[in-house]
Amino acid sequence: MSSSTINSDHRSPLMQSNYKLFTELLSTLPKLNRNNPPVDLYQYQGFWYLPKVLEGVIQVQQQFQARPTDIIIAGWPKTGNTWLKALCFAIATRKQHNQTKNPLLTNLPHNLVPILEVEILNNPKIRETLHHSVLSTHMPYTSLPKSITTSGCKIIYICRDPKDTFVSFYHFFRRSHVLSTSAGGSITDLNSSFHDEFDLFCEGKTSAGSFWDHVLGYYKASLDRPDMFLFLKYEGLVEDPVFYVKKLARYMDIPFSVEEELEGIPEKIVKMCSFESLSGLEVNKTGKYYVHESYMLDNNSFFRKGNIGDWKNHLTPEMAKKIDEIAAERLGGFGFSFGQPTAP
Ligand code: PAP
Repeated sequence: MSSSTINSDHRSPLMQSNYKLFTELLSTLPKLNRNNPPVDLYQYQGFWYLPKVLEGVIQVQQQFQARPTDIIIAGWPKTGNTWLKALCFAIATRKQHNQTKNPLLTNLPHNLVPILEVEILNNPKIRETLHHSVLSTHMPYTSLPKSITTSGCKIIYICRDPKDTFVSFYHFFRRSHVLSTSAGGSITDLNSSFHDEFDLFCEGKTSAGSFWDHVLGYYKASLDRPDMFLFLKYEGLVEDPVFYVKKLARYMDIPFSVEEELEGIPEKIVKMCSFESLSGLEVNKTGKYYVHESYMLDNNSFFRKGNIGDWKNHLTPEMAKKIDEIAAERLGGFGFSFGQPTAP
């Protein structure tokens, strides 16, 4: 998506005036031209953004009012957000929906647990239209609106080994670009820019900003305010999903009752939200995810392999070493390391 694809059609007068302010702001921000694919990124509060995403971030900052009961799922893209949303939605709404008629069977998890900065542009009254209190965001901690950080709501953060995150991001980004422009590119171009993308990921210059600063921002905040955060790792969820589903329910203040545990509800939720189950649903095989007027994704782009360690099929030992060294350098000093599950 290039800045030229932004248009202000179909906006209300209020949105038109916000949009004008937004384009004025854009012209003042540091800009990074990317050639392959051709996108402009803008730096705002230390993170690089695609313009449309930044427009949503600013709207969230200006308009979103969190409630103390909100549960915000946060994570850098491709770290397990879709899975975590499905699990939290299933936990939060388990009294309303049984397993056979669950909305997760007919909806992409992103349509049930909206991404704040995406949804707010389509639907400014995002809170009023939800029947539960689980929301999500890719926004960095330091850019969250005050109402989230001060309202008492809870944040569930998910992170993932950066080597697998990068590989997943690379495939997704190439694919979404192909889908988002008519000129596109081709999935067969994959190797041509793999090394360039790798360097940009290491430098934090991706269309989703710096992975390192994202994890660090939330991790540091979680050390300061442990009650406000549940910090999860994708690898931990893979290793013991039932344990983490129970932990999530306790954290969300809706623990499973003895009867529910005897009925095997946590196990049923894990099964319903597994990669095999979700990726096999018709909606996730053939449906589309509408992001905004000029950007649509195939639902199946959110389900690729769902494995730990796929990086071994894509990164050279030198690339893996480089990522591990950056992780140790950027996060090790705070006592954080990737890959190992959080202690039960
Ligand atoms: P998003 O940020 O665009 O929402 P996100 O869901 O965080 O993406 O990450 C997608 C990754 O989670 C994909 O990983 P892969 O590319 O390495 O395969 C996707 O396959 C994986 N994923 C999606 N759903 C599940 C699931 N139910 N269980 C395990 N992994 C999953």
